Amino acid sequence: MNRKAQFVSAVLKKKGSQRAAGSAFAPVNIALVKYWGKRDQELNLPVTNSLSYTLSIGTHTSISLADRQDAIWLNDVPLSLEHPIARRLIAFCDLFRPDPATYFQIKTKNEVPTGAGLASSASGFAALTMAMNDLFGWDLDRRELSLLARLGSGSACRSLFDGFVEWHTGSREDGLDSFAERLDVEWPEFSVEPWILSSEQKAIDSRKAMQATIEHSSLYAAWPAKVAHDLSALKRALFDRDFDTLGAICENNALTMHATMIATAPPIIYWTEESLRAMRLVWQWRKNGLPIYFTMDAGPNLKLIFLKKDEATVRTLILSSKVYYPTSKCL
Ligand code: 2P0
Repeated sequence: MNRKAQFVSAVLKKKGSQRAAGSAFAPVNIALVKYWGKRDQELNLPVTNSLSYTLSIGTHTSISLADRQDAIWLNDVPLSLEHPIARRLIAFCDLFRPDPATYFQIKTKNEVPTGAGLASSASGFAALTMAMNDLFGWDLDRRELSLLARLGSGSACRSLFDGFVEWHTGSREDGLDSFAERLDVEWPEFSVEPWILSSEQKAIDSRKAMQATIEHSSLYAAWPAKVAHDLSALKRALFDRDFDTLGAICENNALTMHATMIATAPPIIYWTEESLRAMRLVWQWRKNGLPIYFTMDAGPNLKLIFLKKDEATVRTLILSSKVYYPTSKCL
């Protein structure tokens, strides 16, 4: 048995009672302190802990058994089984087939607007894991589901929870202690919204980019200590509801992650001219007195961090800036 199969059988201790179909919804999450780099590529184990905030939009997935082969529908369109997304979903399903001749029909719909640059793989793999739990009647708790979702996409383990969520890197070689959990923080005023600047496909996917950064960036060595520092400072700011300290930590953590990528040979740059214009606008708005910060992931778009009371102001500023992707439904 390979290590992934061993991991799955350690989590799925007992056989459930199978139903005809399963379905689930899982939300998108945005990292405030980023996951960038794996200590184990096979089991998707991160180099560091990370901390995210869960949005309300996400992915709906249903799953049932199919006759002769897998069938995958994405946003109501059948997907070729050779499509990279289909291949990744099938590889994930392979871990859970009761026998090799068990096939699945999967229908998955993203509420995330097309071109949003939001990590739909996180909500997608979390929703698929929960739908399988429903289909197979595993009756797993959220922590166990988070362990399984992690095998599909690292950040998916954080999409099993709402609010503020921490993913623990863990120390075990078998990966059984690398799960996510919800932090005991309620902050209804807190808000994160995507600011969509481009619909272009990313030049390099994040899985390849993080590995290239580890192997070829002279700055990566400093990243784990930076994350440890930011995590403890961010948690303190969260528990104190200190918005400005929190925003400054998030923005700096994202910029440091990008600096680490930019220092890779050859360089990995997700920013466009619009990204930089949008960053400068946020800094200008802040200078003018608005408490607003941004974070960025493996793409050109910004995610704005502000308080709900300022939402209308933020929308007006973005519309008047004219720096946004015209058909975007976000902000
Ligand atoms: C994060 N990102 O913490 C970081 C910040 C992008 C930038 O997790 O290889 O799709 O499937 O574990 O989770 C995106 O990477 O990568 C990501 P895999 P994943 O949200």
